[in-house]
Amino acid sequence: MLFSKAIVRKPGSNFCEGITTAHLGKPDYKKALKQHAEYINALEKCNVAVTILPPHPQFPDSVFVEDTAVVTEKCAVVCRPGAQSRQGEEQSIEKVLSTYNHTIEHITPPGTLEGGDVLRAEDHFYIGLSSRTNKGGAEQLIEILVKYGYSGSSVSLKHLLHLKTGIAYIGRGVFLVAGELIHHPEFISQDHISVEDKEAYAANAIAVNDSVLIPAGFPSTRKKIESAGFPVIEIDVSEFQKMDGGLSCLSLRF
Ligand code: CIR
Repeated sequence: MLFSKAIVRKPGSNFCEGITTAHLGKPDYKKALKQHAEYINALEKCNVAVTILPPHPQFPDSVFVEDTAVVTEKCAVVCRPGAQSRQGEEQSIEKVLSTYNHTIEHITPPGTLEGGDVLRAEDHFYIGLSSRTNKGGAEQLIEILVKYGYSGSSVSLKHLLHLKTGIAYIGRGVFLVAGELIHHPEFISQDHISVEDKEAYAANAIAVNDSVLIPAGFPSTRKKIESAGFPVIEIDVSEFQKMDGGLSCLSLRF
């Protein structure tokens, strides 16, 4: 997918106090800062201009900016996070988004929606119904997207934190799919690359201007993506994995 801009937020020193279910140990803050800088470098190498926001210590999970908004070339939708400790993160992102030329829309109560549940494939948006995104939030988003000429549909999730924890759209009609989504009726007939269970974390990849960025250390997935003809860039985000976050969560791309 073609992007020219991205927004990221540096992790705060308390980012290890965010929500996690990963049991991978406490993240090393210095290492996290280094990995975050390398992530920004990789986006810049893909010709993306990156806006870097300072840490927001009030919200330890705010490094995962993707969850706060859904940004398209026509509109920016400010989310309403389902995780209580994350409600409010979206306010400072709205301020940043309002400096771009987007019409701003909002998800309103009782709807909840986190950007990690929103997967764009060309002009269609799949919206995961998760513990963070409810039916009302998904319906509001679809209504907004339709106004701008896009389409949307919701996808029920069983175990995944967010929809994009288990799927990525890498372009040319191809999805990268893991776990419960491999046999999901919504994706089974789509052109897809299956990610093995032991490499499931690699399904949270991002396609940026003809390259596919994947987390480091998943050789089988890397091979499959390359064999399908996509150039791959690996980035180590181990410290963010410890907080249940992945490559997509660390930026808003548009
Ligand atoms: C959370 O649980 O909200 C954060 N610790 C991780 C968010 C990951 N975001 C994403 O998958 N889009």
